[in-house]
Amino acid sequence: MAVESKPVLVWVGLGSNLKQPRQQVRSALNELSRLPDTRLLAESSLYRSAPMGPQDQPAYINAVARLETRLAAEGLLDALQAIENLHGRVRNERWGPRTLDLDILLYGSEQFSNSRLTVPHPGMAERSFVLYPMAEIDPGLDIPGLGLLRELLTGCSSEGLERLIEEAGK
Ligand code: A4P
Ligand code: MG
Repeated sequence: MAVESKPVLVWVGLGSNLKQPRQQVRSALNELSRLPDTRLLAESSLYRSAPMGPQDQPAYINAVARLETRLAAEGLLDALQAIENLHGRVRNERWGPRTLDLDILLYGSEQFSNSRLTVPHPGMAERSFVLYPMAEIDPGLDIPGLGLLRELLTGCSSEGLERLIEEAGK
């Protein structure tokens, strides 16, 4: 796997709306913390969010994580897809229900698009279930090509988004 010489600060978005979504997201956070050449620096609370896209699917549980990694972007994507597969992810309709979705939101200050990856993740600037959890970790963040997180938040309603207070055993 290609490894960068300097660690890169990366943001990953997590989402699930099938098969005990809270557990899916919690265990994925744990798996992210065990990736090679990578350190989990921070994780947001879990959020419940109304589905974006087809409405005939359950609500999502979303969270974001901030990592430091020496994995190259494609290597990180491979590792994230391996975790998705471990969670029994089946790729069906676009924006359809899933056991686990892991998106690379930001990869350092890079902006690029190739056949496998677009960074920053397209659409993140309009997604409350991405922006509000990110703000919990770093409200002063300046997002490459998109501007200040604080300003993106002023144009993004939090309707349908609920921060979950963790209850033991749920
Ligand atoms: N890909 C390109 N760029 C990236 C990136 N930055 N990170 C490619 C990860 N993958 C990236 O993804 C399809 C392909 O995108 C991958 O093979 C990779 O090479 P996928 O996860 O197989 O398909 P998808 O997730 O169904 O498509 P898409 O367009 O990525 O969907 P999104 O944008 O991830 O949205 N509603 C709520 N409330 N919360 C959610 O989390 N998520 C979705 C999925 C729909 N509705 C939702 C939520
Ligand atoms: Mg995805």
